[in-house]
Amino acid sequence: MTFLRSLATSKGDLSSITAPPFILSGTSLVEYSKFWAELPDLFVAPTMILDKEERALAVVRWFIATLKGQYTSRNEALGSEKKPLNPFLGELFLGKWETELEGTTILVSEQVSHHPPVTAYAIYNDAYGIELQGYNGQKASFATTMLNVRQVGHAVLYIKKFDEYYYITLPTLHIEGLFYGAPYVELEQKTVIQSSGGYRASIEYSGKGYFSGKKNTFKAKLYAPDQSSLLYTIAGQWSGKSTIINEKQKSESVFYDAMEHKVVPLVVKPIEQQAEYESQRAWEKVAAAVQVMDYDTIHVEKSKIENQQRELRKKEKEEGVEWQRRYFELVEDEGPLKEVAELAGVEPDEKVWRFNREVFEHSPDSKL
Ligand code: 0T9
Repeated sequence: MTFLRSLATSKGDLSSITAPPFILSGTSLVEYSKFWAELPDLFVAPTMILDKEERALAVVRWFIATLKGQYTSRNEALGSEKKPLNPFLGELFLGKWETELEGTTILVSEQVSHHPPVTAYAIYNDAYGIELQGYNGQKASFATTMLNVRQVGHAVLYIKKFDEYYYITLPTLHIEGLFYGAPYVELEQKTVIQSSGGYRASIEYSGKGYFSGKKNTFKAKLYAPDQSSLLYTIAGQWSGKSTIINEKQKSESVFYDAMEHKVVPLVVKPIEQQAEYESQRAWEKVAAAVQVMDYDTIHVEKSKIENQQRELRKKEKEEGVEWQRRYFELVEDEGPLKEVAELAGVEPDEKVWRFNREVFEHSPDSKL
């Protein structure tokens, strides 16, 4: 009950929630960016497809495939959704995927804002010439027994070979099962994937009993560039199986089956080799205490980090300087990206976080 009350008074600031120990996670939210590319084969697949329509479909397939990791992996591994650690400003999470066919895919994830929390990330594979960039924050509100979470930000997928962008909006979600101490995520509303080539996919989500009696269901429609014709309709469970209907031929086939794809774990440097601002190193003691549910140590170790941060902010204020983000910068959204956002029919953010790859590659952090 104390937990529910703390949710009700949290005023949309998720970091202020005091969760009971069994719901705490030793993983920082800055790590969650990895869920975008745990299936490297699907991530690079669009780069090999010459047909624009088929390529747009491959992007939708990759996106649908990422949802299982993003929104059900904690549930599956830990028995319920857990409250992630609230990243500090400048916290980094770095890693890579090494696979035989796809080669190296790199992840750079950085906490670029603490109040409100915003994580920015870049994921790229040079062998295939594909890059994903994005940032996201959350705005929460509490309703009776449910926590509603609206995501702020977006992701942009860039395919070099075709000089093509895909602007991806993020779904709204809610947390259910709070009253029973077994929270889980349910997606709602929609995602739009708009390509610079004009193709648009609109993916609608629903939970149990809306489109069907099943959880994690979605219905997606892919439209031709002029928006007049519907090319494909895809429906099913993003955590399971979905089918696709070719609207011209009226033929149906399997679109994606999560059971047939195995997640490739991200490789992160051993903690001893990480910099002190890298997530797993910085939170090592807290994570260990979470493991054994040692609430006192969790509190002590968390406070150390929080106080250190408070000191840093104080010093910056005194010196009249602002914290320098490591590898991302807040820039005006211009050029092709702004155009794609407009095509997508979304109100583009005035300023967006973009990766500065040059700076990253000239830093020791790039040695993964
Ligand atoms: C970006 C994702 C996001 C982060 C998480 C809402 C949530 C923090 C944000 C949106 C990723 O790409 C996708 C997946 C899950 C989202 C989390 C689920 C969740 O419960 C937490 C919030 C902060 C809480 O932990 C609230 C505490 C408690 C009510 C739940 C255990």
